[in-house]
Amino acid sequence: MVAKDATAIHEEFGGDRLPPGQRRTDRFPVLSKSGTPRWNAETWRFTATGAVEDERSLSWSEFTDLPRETQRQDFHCVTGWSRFDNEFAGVTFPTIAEEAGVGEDAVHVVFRSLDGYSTDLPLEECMREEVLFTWELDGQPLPSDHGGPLRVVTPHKYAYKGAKWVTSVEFLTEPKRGYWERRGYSDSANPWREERYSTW
Ligand SMILES: Nc1nc2c(c(=O)[nH]1)N[C@H]1C(S)=C(S)[C@@H](COP(=O)(O)O)O[C@H]1N2
Ligand SMILES: [Mo]
Repeated sequence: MVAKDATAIHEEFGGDRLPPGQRRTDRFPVLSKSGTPRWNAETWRFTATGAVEDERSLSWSEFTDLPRETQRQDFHCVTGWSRFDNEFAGVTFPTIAEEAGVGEDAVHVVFRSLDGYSTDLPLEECMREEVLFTWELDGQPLPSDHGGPLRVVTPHKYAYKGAKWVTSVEFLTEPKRGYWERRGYSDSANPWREERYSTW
């Protein structure tokens, strides 16, 4: 599959490809709050719930049968490293939103994961092609340490906005905070504005 190039996303934010205070690395460090959870392909479900027209629960094969694409994206970790040119394949957030039918009153989204992690974003910051539910990196199944079977990637945000081992997305009518957002990290997490920590 030909990869769409999403590495020019920094131009939208008026910044260089390498955001301020970041260092480029070719390694791919693992950052997990509590280790890599197990999963079972037979019982795994992905749910889209909350302020939607049609709550959805999809099996692994149903999820991976959705229309997919491949994108080349950069990845920026809030701890200071960036990894360029990752080829992620998966389903875009707008595709999932269309599957479930987003309610008119939905304004916010929270993602939840098998390890108890969660992260949140305003709906409009998720309704972008680059927000991808991905299960393939560089043509290989996504390694389990990096969130396999399924994770979210958010190249317009620091990487803590991308939930590894994601199993649900809830559409909300008011904001709710995720795991790191409740612990002092920025809600908005824009790497070109160096929004690393919460200002409250
Ligand atoms: N489920 C889950 N997702 C998560 C995390 C986590 O602990 N659990 N850590 C976040 C953080 S802080 C970062 S920087 C990235 C790290 O992704 P990586 O381990 O693939 O580098 O995943 C994010 N997503
Ligand atoms: Mo992180």
